Amino acid sequence: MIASQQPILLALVALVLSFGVGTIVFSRRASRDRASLPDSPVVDDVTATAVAVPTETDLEVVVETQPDVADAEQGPNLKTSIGRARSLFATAFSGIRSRSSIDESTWEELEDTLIRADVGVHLAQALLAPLRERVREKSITTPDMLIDALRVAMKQQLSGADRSLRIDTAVSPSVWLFVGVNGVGKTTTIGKVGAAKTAQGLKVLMAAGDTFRAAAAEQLQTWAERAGAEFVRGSEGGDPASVIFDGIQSAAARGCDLVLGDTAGRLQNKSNLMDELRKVRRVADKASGSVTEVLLVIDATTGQNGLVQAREFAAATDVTGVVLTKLDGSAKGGIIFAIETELGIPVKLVGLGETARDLVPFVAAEFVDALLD
Ligand SMILES: Nc1nc2c(ncn2[C@@H]2O[C@H](COP(=O)(O)OP(=O)(O)OP(=O)(O)O)[C@@H](O)[C@H]2O)c(=O)[nH]1
Ligand SMILES: [Mg+2]
Repeated sequence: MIASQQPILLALVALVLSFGVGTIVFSRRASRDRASLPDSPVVDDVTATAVAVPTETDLEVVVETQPDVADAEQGPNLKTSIGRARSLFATAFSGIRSRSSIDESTWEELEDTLIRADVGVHLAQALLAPLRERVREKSITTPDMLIDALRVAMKQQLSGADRSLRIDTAVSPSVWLFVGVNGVGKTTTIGKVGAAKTAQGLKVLMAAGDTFRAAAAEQLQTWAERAGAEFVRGSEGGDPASVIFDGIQSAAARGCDLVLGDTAGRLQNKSNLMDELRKVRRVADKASGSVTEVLLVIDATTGQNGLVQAREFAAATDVTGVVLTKLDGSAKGGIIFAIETELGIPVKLVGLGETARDLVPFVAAEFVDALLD
């Protein structure tokens, strides 16, 4: 669907559904013809990370890796999508490469570029310090060598993180909760993930835990219909924890593999709303499924504030991964480095647009290459 048609469709669906109250549950057969994330290889063991993960015993892990980002059939082209972030680096780096030597202004320009990309002052300096040392030792002697070495350092910085998205086959359904501040793309991401997972043959249920915003449930329902996923909602203003609980129970009864739980957007400094999120998590843990992912959705255009959000949400809900959305409209992809390095939370998915296919697994080396090539 063309992105510009979505608001019209959403408005129509909202109009139709505004006549309905109470709980609506419906199911649709999984449609296999949707564009999706690439098939995921199944692996047997879980690599330990610094990130807290609910239950690791008996987990069969489905890992989202290695998307063919250049293939138009598979999904968006990463290089094209992150054009704004790329041009920030391209301008600075081509200027540096064209110089005859490395001097103090070279370092200033590199640091400035990293900071403008939102890598953060601390990390920018940490990335450059070992390179300064190598220039001093004369193992790096030209601007070209320096830029190449920076690329390697940036890849290393992101290497080793466990980016798998866990499906627990022992305790079904697995539950992925989506949390984050207002308007970052939680509901849209659920729609995208749902489309990808139903296309891979999983039976998915979307639970409308955003009972706060008018039309939030209708928005999710539209995505569920499109994805061929089941859908559970509660009454407006109702308890989000009970909707998620009911969703998990309903998914268990219907033999679903995966519950995608939406939550209302909330500012990380509103303690009552963060308490509500804690309750959602607690109650979800009591239902007859297994919460295997709590995915914090962060808008890439937010910049360094994303780090503050990540810190607070992680404290409230044991976040297992980040979905970085709207990277298509941002020059600030560097926040990925800050989140992973400072908080140890792996970025698992990246949003590159508004349609169902505009979501790709985060593959660090490909990302750095796309950013710097
Ligand atoms: N360009 C772009 N837009 C996106 C992306 N992800 C989401 N959006 C848009 O961001 C807007 C907000 O998305 P939602 O999914 O409603 O965000 P939300 O976090 O659920 O919002 P609340 O429920 O109000 O907190 C919509 O217009 C989406 O189409 C992305 O990766 N790229
Ligand atoms: Mg939403």
